[in-house]
Amino acid sequence: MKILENPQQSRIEPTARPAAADLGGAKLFSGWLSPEEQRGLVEAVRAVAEAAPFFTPVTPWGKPMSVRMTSAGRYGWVTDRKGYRYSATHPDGMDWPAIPAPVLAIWRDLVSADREPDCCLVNFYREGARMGLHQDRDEADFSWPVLSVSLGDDALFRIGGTTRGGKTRSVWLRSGDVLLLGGEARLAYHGIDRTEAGTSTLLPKGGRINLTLRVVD
Ligand code: MD3
Ligand code: FE
Repeated sequence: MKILENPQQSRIEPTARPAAADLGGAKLFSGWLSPEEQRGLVEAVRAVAEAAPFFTPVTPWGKPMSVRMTSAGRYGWVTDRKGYRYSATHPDGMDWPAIPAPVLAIWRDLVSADREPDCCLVNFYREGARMGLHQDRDEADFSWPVLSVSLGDDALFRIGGTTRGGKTRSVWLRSGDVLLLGGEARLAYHGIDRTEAGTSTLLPKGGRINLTLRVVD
């Protein structure tokens, strides 16, 4: 596994930040966030969920997903019987809250200070929740990477190539890990096979939260 240069430039203690491991174009920054930063992000997510409650997405085929979702930013990602899409409003009708500052700071440090993400999708995995292999391709410009932040219980993440049915690799994502999906990995098939309950004390009732930041249009 190739160890890449730490792209982080503007931090107070840059040497305290780990380097990234390369998973075929996906860069995994293991332990990027300190426990204190993780707690701050959980508080920020709590505020987002108070303004825009978690909902159970339903696939266009009518099957409820096991992951609960909400979003922050100009757009949220939603799915229902009408299909999946980015929407400027929550299913209950309200605007999405702003993306919290500590979340934007991660994007600024690892992706760009010139362009903010349009969407922060918040996925909540209770015990037993999973996400099947899929591509993220509802965005207009694939030259922007997707950034993912893991909080809470460990998750078994699987990533393959850009075609379905090819070889895949699995890696555990742990609380405080940040994953950057750019380049060849941007259109890779990926999913969460399972989470491991009891592996983190960050969320008082357990479970896992994943934040994904995307430029949409
Ligand atoms: C690889 N979420 O919301 S994050 C999703 O942990 C999603 O909740 C998973 O896949 C989760 O769409 C995986 C890691 C991730 C996110 C976006 C990607 C991997 C990606 C986009 C392209 C390739
Ligand atoms: Fe995805």
